[in-house]
Amino acid sequence: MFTLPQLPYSPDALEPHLDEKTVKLHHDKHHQGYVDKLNQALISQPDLLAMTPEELMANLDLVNEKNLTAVKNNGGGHINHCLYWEIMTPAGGGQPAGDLATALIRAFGSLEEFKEKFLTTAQSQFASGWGWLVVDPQKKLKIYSTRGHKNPWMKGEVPILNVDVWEHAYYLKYQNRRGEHLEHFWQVINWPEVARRYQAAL
Ligand code: MN3
Repeated sequence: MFTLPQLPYSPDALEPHLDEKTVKLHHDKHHQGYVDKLNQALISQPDLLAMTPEELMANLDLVNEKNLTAVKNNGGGHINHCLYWEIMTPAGGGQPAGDLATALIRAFGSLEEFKEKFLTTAQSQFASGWGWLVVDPQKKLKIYSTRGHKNPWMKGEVPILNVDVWEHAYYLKYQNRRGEHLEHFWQVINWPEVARRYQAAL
C-alpha cells in the first residue's frame, strides 16, 4: 500500500509564502486523495502495491490496461507531491550553492537566468501541471513543464525540484496570480535538499 507521508514541517510553517489553509487542504485532502485512489486502482495487483513510487513510475507497463489511466494520474499525483513537500522548508530561499550552482550556471548561463527560465516555464504551463528541474540520463540539467500529473520519472529522468501549478496549490491566497505565487514559492525552496538530490542523481 502507498501511504501519505507526513509533512516535514507544520502546515503553517511556510507562511506567509504558502498559507496554512492551502497547505493543509493540499496535503490532507488532495494528496491523501491521490494515495487512496492509487491504492484502489492497484487492489488487484498487490505486487505493484509493494513497489516504491519511483519503481511504480518506471514499471507502468505492468499495470492492467483498465487501471492504467487511474494509476498514471494518481500515482503521478502521489509521487509529484512527495517531492514537492520535501523541496520546501521554512528556512528556505537564498541561492543554490556548491556543485549544483556550478552545474546550473553551466546549463543556463547564470543563477538569475536559471530562476527566470524555471519560473517562466512554470508560469507558462497551460492549465494544471507542474514545473520541473531534472537530471536526464546524460546527467544534464533540464527545465520543462508537464500537464496534469505527468512527470519525469515516467520517462527515466530524475527530477530534483518541482513546483505545483494546479490552482489548488495557490488559489485561496493568490487567486489567478500564479506568477506572484511562484515568486513566493522561490522563498521557501530547500536548496540543500535539491543539491542532495542532484548528487544522488549523478
Ligand atoms: Mn497539488
